[in-house]
Amino acid sequence: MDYILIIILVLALVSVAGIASVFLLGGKSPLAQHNTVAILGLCDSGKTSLYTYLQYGKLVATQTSMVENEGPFKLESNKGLEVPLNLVDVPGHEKLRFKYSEFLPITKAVLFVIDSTTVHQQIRPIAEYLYDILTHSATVKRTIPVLILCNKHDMLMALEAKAIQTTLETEINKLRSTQSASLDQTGDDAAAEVKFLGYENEEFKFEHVPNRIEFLETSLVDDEMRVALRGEIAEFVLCGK
Ligand SMILES: Nc1nc2c(ncn2[C@@H]2O[C@H](COP(=O)(O)OP(=O)(O)OP(=O)(O)O)[C@@H](O)[C@H]2O)c(=O)[nH]1
Ligand SMILES: [Mg+2]
Repeated sequence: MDYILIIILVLALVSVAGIASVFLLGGKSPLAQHNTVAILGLCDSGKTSLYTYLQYGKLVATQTSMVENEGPFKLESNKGLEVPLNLVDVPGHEKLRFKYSEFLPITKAVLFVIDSTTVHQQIRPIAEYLYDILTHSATVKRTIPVLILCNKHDMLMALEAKAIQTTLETEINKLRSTQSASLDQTGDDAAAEVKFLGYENEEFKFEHVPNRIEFLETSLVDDEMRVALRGEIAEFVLCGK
């Protein structure tokens, strides 16, 4: 009889905890809160092409996105397990990209897509967007990993990933002094979360950031690179599982 009472009590406690978590977390379990893979980057870099490939296994003709694409998808772990995740593609237009900030708190990993053929022309906005992501309070607090996909490597003018990395480091270095100065002046609470990116008194290097940051040359048009990409993304996102 005592056993039955204990079982009833345990079941009641479990249901109360479940209901409380639904109210406190807006219907999402803590695990579900951090299962989003966020595809971010400037306009025309190939985010929606990557989204449709990961989601449906095929490429479709795309147009400049006006709203985000979002939906469940699966990645295969190195143990052969299908891991359910949520995929989101945030438009790159500068008036629409602010939405990234809503997704970072539920993000497990960022796929930051760069058009490798236009890096020199676009280095400033690319560096600014990446800087904003890396200094966002959610990215800092949970050291969200960032995979930088140097896309369009099927094209002759594509810059090598190593060159993109050093060009970005130089640009973030310039940006860092002006951005941290302007943050100091605002004195608001949001800015208080933002730490100095990298080491003070040292030239900026991605390896100085505690987040896992990797660069990968890729292409969604080249068959071989595209097929390899899913596995490389799975390895990066599910690393440690
Ligand atoms: N050559 C080449 N073209 C690509 C590659 N990936 C995407 N594209 C093309 O680049 C263009 C832009 O791709 P999208 O996926 O729409 O770009 P996006 O990042 O979603 O752009 P926004 O929605 O404006 O933010 C399309 O014409 C794609 O077909 C690639 O690896 N190589
Ligand atoms: Mg798009």
